[in-house]
Amino acid sequence: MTLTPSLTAHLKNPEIFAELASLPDLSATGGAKRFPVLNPSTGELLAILPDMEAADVGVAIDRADAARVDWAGLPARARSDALWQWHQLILYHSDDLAAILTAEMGKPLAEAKSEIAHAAAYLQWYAEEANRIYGETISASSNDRRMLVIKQPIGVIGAITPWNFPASMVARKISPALAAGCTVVLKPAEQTPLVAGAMFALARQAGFPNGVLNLIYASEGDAVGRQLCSNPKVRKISFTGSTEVGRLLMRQCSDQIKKVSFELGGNAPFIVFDDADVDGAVEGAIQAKFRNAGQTCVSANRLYVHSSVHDEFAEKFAERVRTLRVGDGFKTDVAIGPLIDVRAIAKIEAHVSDAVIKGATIRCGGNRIGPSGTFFEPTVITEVTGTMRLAREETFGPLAPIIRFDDPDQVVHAANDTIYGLAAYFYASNLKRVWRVAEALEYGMVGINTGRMSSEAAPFGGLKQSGIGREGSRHGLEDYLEMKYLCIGGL
Ligand code: TXE
Repeated sequence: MTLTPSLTAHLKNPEIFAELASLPDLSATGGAKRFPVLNPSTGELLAILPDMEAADVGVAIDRADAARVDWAGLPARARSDALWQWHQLILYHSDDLAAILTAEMGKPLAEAKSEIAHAAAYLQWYAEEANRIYGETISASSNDRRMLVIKQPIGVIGAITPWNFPASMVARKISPALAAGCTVVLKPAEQTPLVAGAMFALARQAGFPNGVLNLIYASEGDAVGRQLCSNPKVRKISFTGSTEVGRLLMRQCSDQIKKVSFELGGNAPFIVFDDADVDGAVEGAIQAKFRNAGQTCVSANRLYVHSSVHDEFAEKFAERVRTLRVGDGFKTDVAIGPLIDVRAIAKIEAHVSDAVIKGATIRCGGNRIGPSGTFFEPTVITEVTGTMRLAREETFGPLAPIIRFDDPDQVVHAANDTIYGLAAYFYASNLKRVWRVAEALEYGMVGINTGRMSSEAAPFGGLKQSGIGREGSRHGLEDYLEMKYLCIGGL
């Protein structure tokens, strides 16, 4: 692997990540194929990586399988200590990790730093949680037997992560798996493999035994996904990405009835009721919509605003959006970085033009900017209706459509009218309404009077076609454990 000066120039301790250059140490990687990693802000080349092939994936799976029994057999305290050590190293090197993340993904450096802190928080949480795996005893049906349930690691986990949170998604999958006693083969997104590589280099320093963590660099996901799903040594697939690829992986896992955890697309409603604190809702919507340039699965995709506060909200919101500075994530005061690639820009443009043709009004923004073709102005559109593409599909960009409503019951119905069920937000003050709406929204996560709710301590995941399973919290650990019933007779 080669790291270029466009990357190393941003690092305080480039020598620490020299180990990146020798990662991964999969001996089967003899092929000549390579792929580039580019900075989406500038198009600069950051690194050239080995493009691993089927044989390499097989070797990685074999290593993970060989390490499985010993890792699971360690005392929980030893697994906890290794996770804790990794957490400390990530915190110590957080500036460099954030710089790698901004270089390959584009997000503003301040957001990258907060993502690294969030990633470290998962490691800390599961370092603690590793010591709290409990079984249960059951009242026996007769006195000559005892009945109990024990929890055991599932085994080898195939993990596939996306580019939008390339550090925290890795930590959110790997740390509960390791805490539970599983071993892991990870394929990070092809656009953002470097921060994952850097985290693995630190994991090596943290002292994880060989084979417990295995990294696959690949220029696309299809072949690796196929192998992870078809190899019987892999006992579970944990995937974050598009619903389309989630469906494909589920089909590929069906032959072996392989376990899956999926965190897929979303279409989050953000409802501002007539009893809302409008200024609070404006700030909440800025956070829920424009963090990571709108490239989050929990991004507010549809803003429903009651008629009585619509004009005030739309005006204040658009005014605030106009202050968001767009640019290279390494520049200070930048709030919106580039989109991941030109394909993402094309999707936003298609959503904007569809809405305008159908009668919507652009209040601010609406255009791509800059020479790289990857920046888009933060955009607010009003007079939006439920039939427009931007209200029905996940835009995954800095585009905020506002839909006016009058009937509070009807708006909950409209909010639920989607195949997705990941995150929803609403602003209201009446206690009865807060409770009723929170219960009625068909979503795995509901933010009430807040635009930001992710936490390592809370279960993250969705209903309907947004996914299966939960990540984070004690529930995230359960997703990597099997339940075994023991019945001891002849007592
Ligand atoms: O996702 P993909 P893309 C949504 C969002 C976005 C859209 C497309 O709407 O606009 O998906 O993004 C790997 N078998 N989300 O194209 O393709 C791929 O290499 C196995 C929401 O980037 O799903 C990468 O590691 N793996 C989401 C990962 O899947 C495959 C985050 C995600 O890529 C594969 C990202 C295959 N056949 C996109 N094809 C979220 N939930 O936050 C690709 N991959």
